[in-house]
Amino acid sequence: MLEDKPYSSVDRAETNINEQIELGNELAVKFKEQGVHPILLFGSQMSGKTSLLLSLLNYPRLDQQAEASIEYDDTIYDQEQNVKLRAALEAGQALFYRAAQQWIGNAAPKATLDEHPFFVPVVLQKSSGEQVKFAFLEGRGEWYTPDETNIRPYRKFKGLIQGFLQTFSNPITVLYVAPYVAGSYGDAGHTSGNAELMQKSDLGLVGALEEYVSTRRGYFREDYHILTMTKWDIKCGSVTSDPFLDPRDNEVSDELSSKFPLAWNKFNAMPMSNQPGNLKINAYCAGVMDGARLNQLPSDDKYSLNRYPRKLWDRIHSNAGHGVLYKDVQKKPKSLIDKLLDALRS
Ligand SMILES: Nc1nc2c(ncn2[C@@H]2O[C@H](COP(=O)(O)OP(=O)(O)OP(=O)(O)O)[C@@H](O)[C@H]2O)c(=O)[nH]1
Ligand SMILES: [Mg+2]
Repeated sequence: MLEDKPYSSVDRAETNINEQIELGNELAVKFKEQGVHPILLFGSQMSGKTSLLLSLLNYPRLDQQAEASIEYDDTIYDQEQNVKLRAALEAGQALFYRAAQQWIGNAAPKATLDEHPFFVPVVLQKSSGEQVKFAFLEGRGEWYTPDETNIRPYRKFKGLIQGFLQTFSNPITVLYVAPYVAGSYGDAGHTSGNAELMQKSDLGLVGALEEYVSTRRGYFREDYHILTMTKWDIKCGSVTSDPFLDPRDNEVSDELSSKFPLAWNKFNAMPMSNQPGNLKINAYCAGVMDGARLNQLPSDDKYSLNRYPRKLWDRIHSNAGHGVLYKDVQKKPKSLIDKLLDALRS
C-alpha cells in the first residue's frame, strides 16, 4: 500500500510556482483574445513604480483634458471563480480603487508587499467612443534587487511573469524604472541620495533586462522598452524650471548614463537592430512628494505635471496600435541650433 507522503514546503513552493506559471499562460491567452496591451514595470524598492502607476491611473480620472475616463476591467478574470484568479482580481482592485483613492487624499504609496505579481486590467474609454484595453503589472521592488547570496546576482522572474512572457505573442511595453534618487522606506518615507542603493538599483535593472531577454526569447525584439528615470522633479528642483517643463533627451540620457551605467549599457546593447524605435528613454514625475505626503500643486503647476502621465499614456496608446492620443506631447522637430549642439556634443 502506498504511504501518504507528507507535503513538504519544497513541494508546496513548486506547486505554487507552477500554478503561477499556468496563471501567467492563461492571462497571456486572455489578453491576446481581448486585445489588451500589457505594460510591465521593473525597478528596485522605492524606485517609484507604484507612484508612476497611480499617477497614470488617476490622470484620466481627474483631468478633464484627458478626454477619456478609466474603468477597472474585471472581465479578464470573471470566467473561472477559482482562488488564484480571485486573488489576482482582488489585488488589482485594491490598487485601482483603494490605493488610487488614498493618492487623491495626498498620501504617497506604501511599499508593495503582495505575495505574487499581479496585473491591473483597465479600459480607457475615450470621449470619441473608442475603448482601449491595457493591463499594468505591479509587484515588489525586492524582486528586482541583486541577490547577494548568488555568484550570479540576478533573480529569476516570478512564475506569473515567466508564464506570461513565454506565451504572450503580441508586443508588450516594458518600463525599466531608474529613480533619480534612491531611498528606503526605513528613513521615514524620505528618499535619500545613497550611492550603495543606487548601485543596487542599477544592478537590479541589469538583472531584469537579462531575465527579460532570456524569458521572452525572440519576442523581445518586437516589444517596446522604455528606460524611465523617475522622480525627475528632484533633479529639476522646481516644477517651473525648463528641464521640468520640457525634459530633453540629452539631459535624460546624461543622468541615466551617469547614475545607472550598467543598465544604460545593457539597455543600449539590446539587439533590436530592425526596430531602433522600440528602445526609448523617458523622464517621469508622479507627483511632488514630501516623504509620505503628496503635495497639492497650484493649477498652473498641475498642468505642467500632467504632461508626464499624458506623454506616457500617449506612448502606450501608440504601442497598443491605436496611434496618437495627445497631439500636444508629440516630439517637436529639432531646430537647427539643437542639431548643431548635438553635433558638437557627439
Ligand atoms: N519627489 C518624488 N518622489 C517620488 C516620486 N515617485 C516616488 N517618489 C517617492 O518614492 C517613494 C517610493 O515610491 P513607490 O512608488 O512606493 O516605489 P516602488 O517602486 O513602488 O517601491 P516598492 O513597492 O517597494 O517596490 C514614494 O513614497 C515617494 O516618497 C516622484 O515622482 N517624485
Ligand atoms: Mg510599489
